[in-house]
Amino acid sequence: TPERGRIEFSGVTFGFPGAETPVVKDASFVVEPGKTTAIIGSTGAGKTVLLNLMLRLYDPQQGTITIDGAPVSQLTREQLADAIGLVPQRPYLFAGTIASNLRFGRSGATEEELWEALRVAQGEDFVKAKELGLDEPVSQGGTSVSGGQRQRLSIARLLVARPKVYLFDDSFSALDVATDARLRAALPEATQGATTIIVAQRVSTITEADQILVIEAGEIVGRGTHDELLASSDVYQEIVRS
Ligand code: DCP
Ligand code: MG
Repeated sequence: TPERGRIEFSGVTFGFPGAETPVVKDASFVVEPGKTTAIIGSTGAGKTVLLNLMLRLYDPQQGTITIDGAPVSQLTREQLADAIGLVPQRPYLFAGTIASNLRFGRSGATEEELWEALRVAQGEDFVKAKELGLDEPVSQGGTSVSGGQRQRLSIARLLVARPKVYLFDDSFSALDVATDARLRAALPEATQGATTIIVAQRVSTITEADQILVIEAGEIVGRGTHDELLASSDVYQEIVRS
């Protein structure tokens, strides 16, 4: 259906309790279904908070957030989890095995599906190199795997879960440029054209995005494609140069 995975923010303002200034200020934007929206901006700009608002980790003081027309505030936890999935900026692994961690979002996934997700997430080789492969034990917090491996397992986990909307919070910046490019090239097919939101640090990660939102101090200060922003946004030009 054409309206699968459309997200709309209208006049969303959010501040942490007790803080003087909001960290998201009057944010309005539409994430078109099936398209890739990128969010870029300096550290502390409010990128992670924007994603967390979609997942209702916090509720805004003003404005509304809808997915496919339904306010997220009216969805149950289950409906929300079915609709939107996140690879967090600091991915977390649970005590268990690689397989149990990948199946966290969908317990019925087959081994073939796990390997396919790992292939896309560029994690196939390192899992194959483990003595027990998918059955390799993982400790709580994932201390037995490297940070980059943890990130790829977390990406694979979301691919296994198959939400309508994929959120990637800075999930590619730890990867080398070639791996980053391979992963993103494989993503559209793996997500079957689902809506994708990518928070990124490197401009090279997002040049192909259908829409880029430039965030500064909680405000959307630029929006458009890479070429449009190069022509219109001083902040974006600054990010490109840095
Ligand atoms: N903030 C806060 N309390 C929290 C989380 C964040 O007070 N529990 C503040 C810190 C920042 C602002 O909110 O001033 C926005 O934080 P984000 O985590 O959204 O910032 P970014 O994700 O944009 O930064 P980074 O690129 O470092 O991840
Ligand atoms: Mg962040």
